[in-house]
Amino acid sequence: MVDTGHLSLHVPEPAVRPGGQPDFSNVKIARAGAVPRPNVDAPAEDIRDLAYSIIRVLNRDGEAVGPWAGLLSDDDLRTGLRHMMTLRAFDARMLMAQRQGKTSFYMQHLGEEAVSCAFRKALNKGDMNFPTYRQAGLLIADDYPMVEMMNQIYSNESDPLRGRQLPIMYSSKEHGFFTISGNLATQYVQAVGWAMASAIKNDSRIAAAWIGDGSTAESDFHSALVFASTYRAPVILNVVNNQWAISTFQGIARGGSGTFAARGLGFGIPALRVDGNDYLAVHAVACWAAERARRNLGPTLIEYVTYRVGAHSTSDDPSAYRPKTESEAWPLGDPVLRLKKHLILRGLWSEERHVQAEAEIADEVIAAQRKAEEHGTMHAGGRPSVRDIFEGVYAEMPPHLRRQRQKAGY
Ligand SMILES: Cc1ncc(C[n+]2csc(CCOP(=O)(O)OP(=O)(O)O)c2C)c(N)n1
Ligand SMILES: [Mg+2]
Repeated sequence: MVDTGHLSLHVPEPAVRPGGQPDFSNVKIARAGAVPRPNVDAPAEDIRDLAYSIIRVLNRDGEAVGPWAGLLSDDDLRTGLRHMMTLRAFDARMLMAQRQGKTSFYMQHLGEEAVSCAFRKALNKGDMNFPTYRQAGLLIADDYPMVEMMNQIYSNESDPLRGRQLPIMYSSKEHGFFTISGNLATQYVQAVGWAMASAIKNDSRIAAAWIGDGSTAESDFHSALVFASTYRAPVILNVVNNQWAISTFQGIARGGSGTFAARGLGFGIPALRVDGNDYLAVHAVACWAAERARRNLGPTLIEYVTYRVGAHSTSDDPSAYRPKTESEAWPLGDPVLRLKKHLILRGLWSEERHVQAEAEIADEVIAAQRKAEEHGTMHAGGRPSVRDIFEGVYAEMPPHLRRQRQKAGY
């Protein structure tokens, strides 16, 4: 018997803590345009490298380069910029509304706007997202009315979900946005199941699953990958790696796998890793995965490399666990500024138009907010009826619920 001495547990630590110098030397960034674009029917084992690199289109000068460029028209790009700016303005307003006590809770997307806004543009009507709480860009980019989102945030009398969901947990079947569940990773099994059902019915609609880096540690993520792999479900498996899971750094959930994308390889699922702050790259990669799903070639796993610039939620203070200047040191930049630079370089945009667009968007958001507040906020004005608690779960209300409703006086 060899004496191996005392065992010790390996507990990964982030590179820096508050007070330290931000350090992103662990993020190895490929040159824009350097990663090849394989055919969509390429076997997972032939494209393993793509799970360890970062697909990028926009370079430092704002040019769109390489094999993943060229899918979007000038109008598409201007619209994309507008969507990201709208999401940012919406976040700022709703963050303030929470501070003013008009809602109990809010979660923002700052720095991650490209992921959901660009992804939406790769889907068709009828496709279904199973999102988490940080993909409101899927709704904004599909022209879902902001006032409906605010009604939900305020749980007011016009809240489409009748006060039964936590603020920001939107739901819209028509806009391909499955009800958000606060129980993280459950979205993954639901998405794969929905995609399998679509295939069983010989339908043409595909599903998109969404999860954050931290939540990939949940067993639901892994069982969803087994089903997606075995049955070649028409699903896009999205992992948004924004470096943090509240106060836990991404190295904890990633473990020794190198990247989150690499998780797909063990299941034989083609896996891509993409610059999540590059609108063009996100859109191109999403289109590639959507085409695979539509052609019945099965699932694709995509890791979006991005950074959560804001606090986790309105209940969080990131200065307790990361350097205050960390977001400024993030090497992939700001998605809004990068697309803006690209458009200006191509003569499709200008500083003046940008300022004007910001003012127009601020007006739209404020107008929507006024309209929503006419229907009430958390502490003032109209609210859904208590009766609504009992509705919408069973096709026919069971007797015990009917009794409870009567007891409550409704
Ligand atoms: C099953 C489950 N466990 C824990 C939580 C509490 N929780 C809410 S958000 C969060 C962090 C998630 O981090 P990540 O998956 O990286 O997503 P991000 O917030 O960074 O977008 C945790 C632990 C939860 N909502 N559900
Ligand atoms: Mg995260």
